Amino acid sequence: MSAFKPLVFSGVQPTGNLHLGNYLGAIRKFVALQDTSDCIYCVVDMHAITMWQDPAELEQSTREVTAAFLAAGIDPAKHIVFNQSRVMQHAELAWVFNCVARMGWLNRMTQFKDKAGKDRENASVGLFAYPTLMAADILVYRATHVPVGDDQKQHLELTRDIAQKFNNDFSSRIEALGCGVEMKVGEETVHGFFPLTEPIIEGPATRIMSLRDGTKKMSKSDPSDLSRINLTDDADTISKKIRKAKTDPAPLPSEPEGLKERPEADNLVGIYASLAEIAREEVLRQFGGQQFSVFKPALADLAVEKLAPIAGEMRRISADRGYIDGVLRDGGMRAGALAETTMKDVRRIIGLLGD
Ligand code: AQP
Repeated sequence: MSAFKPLVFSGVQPTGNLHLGNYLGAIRKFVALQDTSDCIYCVVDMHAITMWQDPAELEQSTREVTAAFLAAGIDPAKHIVFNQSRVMQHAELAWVFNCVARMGWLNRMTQFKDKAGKDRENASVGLFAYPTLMAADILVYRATHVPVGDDQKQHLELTRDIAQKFNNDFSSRIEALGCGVEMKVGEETVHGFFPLTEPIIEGPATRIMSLRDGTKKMSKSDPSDLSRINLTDDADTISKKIRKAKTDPAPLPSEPEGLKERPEADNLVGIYASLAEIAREEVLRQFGGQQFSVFKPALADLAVEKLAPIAGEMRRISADRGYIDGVLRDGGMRAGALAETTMKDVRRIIGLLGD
């Protein structure tokens, strides 16, 4: 092989309350990338269980995230959609990566610190090892690109570190078995088995913030439902949440510099820009000098126009459980075949005897 074939991989946890941040930061990009690349999109149920999940709700959320993928426009015939636990090679490679990654690397992960909070001793081992499973999700397909929100940047850097260490540790074996690929690392051309995957984090909405507190990420687990716009919210609920969104008393500025120190205003302008697919500057050209009493209804109309059709389609697809399960089963088989091809080589590279 002389270069890695471009391949997109990404995942979303089935932990309930899919929201506008998940949509703008991730799912909408998944849809756009289908036109230019082969894509694998995964409902990462094994990541979800790093925190307690009610089993029946986990099943329901797995189907709901799948319905959101399909409602947003992901085509499961052209690309692959499946739930992670169907493909056991993710867990197998994660174990290998647990033995490649260093404790110090994982100790630096801010998501673990945020999620474990003060009760670190009581967090699951799985939550600590979450990033090695994420690296395995990506690298078991030797994926070259991962569209994610800004909060996943550090995990993607770790994925590259793991790939690089694996490539270095086993370089002579990879060469002897002839299963490496040439790749550019800076100015150097090196030989390795795993690609150094690139994150795709771009656009005006890489981190959507809570509608109640512009310094906190919009999140599924925020106890306040008013903090987020759920993908299942109806038009009235979307409008109400935007109307109630926290703001400051000043009018909108005419330039982005004027949004500094105004996190809530900055967030709403970013959401508008992202939904309308225009730059922040353009939003401020239209609304600079206006009060929120003018801007919020315009934002609500835009959000309803873009999101209500997805919510409707999600409801329609969710009613057909057999269809969703069929998509996941078929995707799981196709993903499993690809993952096994990688794992056959990985086992040989490491020296784990198989058939
Ligand atoms: N607020 C956000 N802005 C932009 N992108 C976001 N993403 C999540 N929140 C935002 C992106 O959505 C994708 C799927 O996320 P996930 O479900 O795998 O994990 P998460 O980041 O833990 O989601 P939440 O909503 O923040 O859940 P909790 O409350 O459990 O922490 C990822 O690409 C993520 O970057």
